[in-house]
Amino acid sequence: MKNILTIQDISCFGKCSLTIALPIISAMGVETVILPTAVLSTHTMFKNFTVKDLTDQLIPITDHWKSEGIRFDAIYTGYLGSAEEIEIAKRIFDEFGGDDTMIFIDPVMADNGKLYPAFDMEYAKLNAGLCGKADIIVPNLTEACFMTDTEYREDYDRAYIDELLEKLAALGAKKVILTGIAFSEGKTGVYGLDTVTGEKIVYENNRIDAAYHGTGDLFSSVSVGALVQGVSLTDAFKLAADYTARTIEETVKNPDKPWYGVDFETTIPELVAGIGKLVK
Ligand code: PXL
Repeated sequence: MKNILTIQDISCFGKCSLTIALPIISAMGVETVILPTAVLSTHTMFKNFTVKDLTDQLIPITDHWKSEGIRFDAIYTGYLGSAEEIEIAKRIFDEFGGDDTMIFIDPVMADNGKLYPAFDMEYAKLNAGLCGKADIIVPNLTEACFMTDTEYREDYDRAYIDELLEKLAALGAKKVILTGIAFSEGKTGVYGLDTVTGEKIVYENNRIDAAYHGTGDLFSSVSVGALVQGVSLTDAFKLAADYTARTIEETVKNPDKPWYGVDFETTIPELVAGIGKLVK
């Protein structure tokens, strides 16, 4: 069985980061190893959340894994809380990375043209450095702009996005995939480049007009869960984009419409069927 180490916070209530990665990756038939960077009472879209930082635990935990000879087929990082945690993630990549370990980075820090409250430009620069060590990065448009000193534009065209992909590639990542990108009205999708083969990865599906917290984490977890099992880039991102859209669709139908997260629990059987068709 393949295994993935995922490094991100655990928000006890609110459905994001590890409370998505753990059930989703496991449901896809991949062992999920977690390295929690912090424990929060809820995610940061709630008011008055508590945080217990776990930075000082990361090296002791990974040193123990090293002494046990533990290895990973992939390492997936999401929301990291501080500059120091980015430095530690780099060290973990150096210690556990290699040809047989895919490094997948979702540089969670911003959306809709703005950095999340906890982050600043210095953090964005450090995240750009981290992305340079990745096999695959999946920033959204805002994160890509902050990491490449590019002006954020909502009225983008293909030339602007192609240039952004080149700038992301220059950071050093091998496959750069922009999320939330589409060139036609009512659509959303992925637009990416495999810098080794020159292949373009393009997929658009229907955009549902609802924004929920944690959908980026859902998309990344499905993508890495598929890729680690040998699914092609195009099929993996198509599965992730379609599954995320289906889950948003189900959440919108829920009369309680939980604003803090999506009802992925309802759609897990569809994900299991979807990955089953791609991995024999
Ligand atoms: O979904 C990304 C994420 C993860 N973890 C925490 C967050 C966020 C986004 O805001 O606040 C704690």
